[in-house]
Amino acid sequence: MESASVSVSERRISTPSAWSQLLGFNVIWAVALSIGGYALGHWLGTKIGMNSNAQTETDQDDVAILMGMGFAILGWLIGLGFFNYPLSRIAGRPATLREREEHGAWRYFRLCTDHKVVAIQYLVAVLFFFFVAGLNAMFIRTELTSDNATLIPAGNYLSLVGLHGTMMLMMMSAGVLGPLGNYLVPLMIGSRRMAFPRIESLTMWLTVLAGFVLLSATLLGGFPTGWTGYQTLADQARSGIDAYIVSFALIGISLALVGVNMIATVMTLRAPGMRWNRLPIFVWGMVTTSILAVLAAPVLLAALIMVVFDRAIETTFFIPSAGGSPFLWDELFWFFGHPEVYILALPGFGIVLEILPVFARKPLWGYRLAVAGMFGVALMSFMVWQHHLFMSGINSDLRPFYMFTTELISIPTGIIFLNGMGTLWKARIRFTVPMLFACAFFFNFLIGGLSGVFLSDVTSDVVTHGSYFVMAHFHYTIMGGLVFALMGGIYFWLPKITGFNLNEKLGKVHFWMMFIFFNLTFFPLFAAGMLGMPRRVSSYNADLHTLNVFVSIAAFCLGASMLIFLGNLIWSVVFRRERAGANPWQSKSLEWQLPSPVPVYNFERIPTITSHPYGYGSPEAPAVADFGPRVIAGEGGLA
Ligand code: HEM
Ligand SMILES: [Cu+2]
Repeated sequence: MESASVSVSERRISTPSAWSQLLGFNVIWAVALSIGGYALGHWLGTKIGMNSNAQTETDQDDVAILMGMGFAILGWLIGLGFFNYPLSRIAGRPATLREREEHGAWRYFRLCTDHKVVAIQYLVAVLFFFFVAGLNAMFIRTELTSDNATLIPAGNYLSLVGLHGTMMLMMMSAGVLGPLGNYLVPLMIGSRRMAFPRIESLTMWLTVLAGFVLLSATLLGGFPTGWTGYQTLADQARSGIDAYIVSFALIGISLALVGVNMIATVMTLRAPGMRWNRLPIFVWGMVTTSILAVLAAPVLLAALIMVVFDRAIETTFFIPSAGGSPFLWDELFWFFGHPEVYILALPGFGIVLEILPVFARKPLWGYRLAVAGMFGVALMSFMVWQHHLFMSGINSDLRPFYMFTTELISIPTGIIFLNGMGTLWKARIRFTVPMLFACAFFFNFLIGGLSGVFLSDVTSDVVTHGSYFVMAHFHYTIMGGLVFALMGGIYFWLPKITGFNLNEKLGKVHFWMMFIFFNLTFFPLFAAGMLGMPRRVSSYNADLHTLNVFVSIAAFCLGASMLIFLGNLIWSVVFRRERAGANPWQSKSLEWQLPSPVPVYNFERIPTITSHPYGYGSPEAPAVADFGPRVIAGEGGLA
């Protein structure tokens, strides 16, 4: 095991001067080279691809735009220095160590191989785009205060919905894996790094690029397809759809690589004694999510490549007038798209099941069952995708089968619920901010799950399909589930990551505002859906006007709660800076036995794991690990 044999002193920890930092490979160069790359690629593409849009009839030069984006990606990666290592190896020179762990602020603006730095980069990036997408939601809700298009023309409205939804899903797919997964998995399994540190950094910088490429759709005329990119609509779209394709492809590549990295890390870098049945449940959440990512993301990527071919080199995979089939896209998209929703849900399970035992001071109830539940969800999520196509004209004999498999998924998800409730049963609960978010997860996810039964049932789906009922359902699962869990995770682990406490009072104000207004925003929308309010259009029956104004006001308050969160984050970490100590929650898990923030090398020695981390409530519970003679755990460590 490499990480065990490299001693701390051998590691080169250097801080070059500010000037050489500025001139080296960093995000400034990446931006410059990607803009230059776009110009070059676009110019070349115009030369090559004159008049090549006969099939899709987009009356624009997709070849030029797609080549521009391809060259922009190349420029971005060159600017960040991702080719330095492979090129110097090919040239037979020793690889530069510049991207190794460094100190100072510059490391946040470049390729850095410290998993903790990458995680923080991820967190900032994901939150940034989360806020951008949230702002879009505010625009949508503003438009919906009127029952017909007033502020935003109908065509642009659909693009706005698509931008909001796609941005949210793209960012939230890596929203836990990226920041918390990369930060915590090595610490939780007793490793000094992830298996592939350069790939880890690559995935993060691809995610950032994907966010900006998707935003560029607004400059290219938007994409009127929603997040699902259905080809019948995409064919009519202008070049904004090229931005959708390229950004989603970048996310697909990034997700698959995150998955490979995570699985390899957990398989190969566990500390001695970290048996599979001692892995924290959060790590299991990351592993099962990664399995889904590795299997599902490449299917998306393949489908996207086929669209690129259709648009740029006149293949006809999805073009009915030339013998292709737009249904093929629907199948491929949802073969990715349904596992995707569990890529969004499983990390949430992992977070809340990790938080509950700490504040219930009880062992996690049914650890093995929880792992089985997660694997059950992962496996089953590949067998249900056609429930998104019930109304698309699929062979009706297929409907009962997919209805059955979809309803079966409630068994493994139900198990996760039992784990949660079993852990809380008869516990003396400390309602800290992370715990409140974890409890809210179960409440919201329950509503999301129960409403899902109506959608999986063919007969009721016929009625609810394409309405705000669907929209309320998936916001309950993704926002009420994953985003609440992520918030809980941030409040829980940020003291470890930054070394500073978040303000508890502001945290509680944030929680209650978010919880109350989340429910006030989305619960009435079930009713709106039942009353026939359709998705993705800005005009609706005037009877629903009052309800929509109410929902919009609630949504603005929900948006405001995010500002409290942001304010708390900045105030607590930048201004107040109250030291958190090593283990403010008295957790038994390995990461809390290290100082906050965690030193570059994580563990002075690789510990020997002696127990699972859930021995709460019994004084005789064994220590989780043997850290060797020179323990670095700070005050409050339980080791
Ligand atoms: C302040 C919170 C939010 C509000 C008020 C909000 C509101 C909306 C609205 C009004 C729509 C349009 C529905 C339609 O006409 O079909 C929508 C669509 C969508 N939202 Fe949100 N949303 C919020 C947060 C989120 C979050 C956190 C996520 C995911 C992480 C998300 C994912 C989506 C998706 C995937 C769509 C579907 C886009 C499509 O139809 O292609 N939203 N949202
Ligand atoms: Cu699905």
